[in-house]
Amino acid sequence: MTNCILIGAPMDEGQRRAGCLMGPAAYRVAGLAEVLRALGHTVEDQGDATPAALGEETHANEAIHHLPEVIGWTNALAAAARDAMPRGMPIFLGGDHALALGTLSGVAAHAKAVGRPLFVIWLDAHSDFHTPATTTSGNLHGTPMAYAAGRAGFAPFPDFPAPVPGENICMFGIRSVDPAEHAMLEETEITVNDMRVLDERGIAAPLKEFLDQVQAADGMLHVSLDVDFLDPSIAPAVGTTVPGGTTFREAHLVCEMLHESGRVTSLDLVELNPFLDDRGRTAKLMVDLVGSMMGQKVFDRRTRSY
Ligand code: B3U
Ligand code: MN
Ligand code: MN
Repeated sequence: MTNCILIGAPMDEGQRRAGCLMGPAAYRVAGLAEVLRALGHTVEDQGDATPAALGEETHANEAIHHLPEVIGWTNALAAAARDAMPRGMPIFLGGDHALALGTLSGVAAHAKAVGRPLFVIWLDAHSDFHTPATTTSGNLHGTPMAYAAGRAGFAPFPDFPAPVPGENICMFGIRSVDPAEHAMLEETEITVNDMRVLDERGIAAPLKEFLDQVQAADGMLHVSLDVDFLDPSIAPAVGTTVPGGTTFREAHLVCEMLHESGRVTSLDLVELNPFLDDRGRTAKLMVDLVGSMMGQKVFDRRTRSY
């Protein structure tokens, strides 16, 4: 059983639509702690993190907004992640995806300290592979995967503590990539399972390949789950809806396979905007998916034959 450490990250400065900062409250109302406890886990709810003191950082790219705020969150969440990792599995309740600038920093620093390889699974419509220099929207939620991969161009952010090698990064659900991200991704070893791959191969085969790789390396696995990984018809509460996302059944299968791998060591839940939700259905679906990732199932496939 796992000690689940809930850490709220009520930030929405990484994009332009207000509302993501209500995400942590929505996960609590939707019963996240109760679902985890019913599965036999212990739950420590640390409440919400607060950003570190604001600096006066600026960037030559004038599109960027809320840079000091996002750096403040990065520092605070990196510290929270480092503190939580030795005690259990942190589950970060977002907040927009810029929170992963901090969570990945702390998780990577921990993995380095304990001498284990870190793997990242990015469940998202977007690759989030911009740098502050390349983003045209200026929304820093489009940058965390590039930061963790060690891409240059992140000053004045702190240097990423232990960049994750491209071979250790796998993306699923991708269907919106800007030209600058595309060009940079081509130069990496990152596995990008876009919707074309999932349509042709299904989601289980490429996921199994990646999980086998994590297993073989005795790796730690950080899961970053963006609400827009899901099709907007089942998960409307997100600012950046992109049609053609994963289905209810694909998403649960991913989570069940992640559970069975026994490899997940940290989790981000990002981009939920409760202001856009339909009677809490997206928050509830995200909580159910965490349930699947933490052991909820109909039958145990390891002990039952079909
Ligand atoms: N790549 C675009 C769009 C985007 C990224 N992440 C989200 N939207 N949610 C950008 O603004 O960087
Ligand atoms: Mn994202
Ligand atoms: Mn996204």
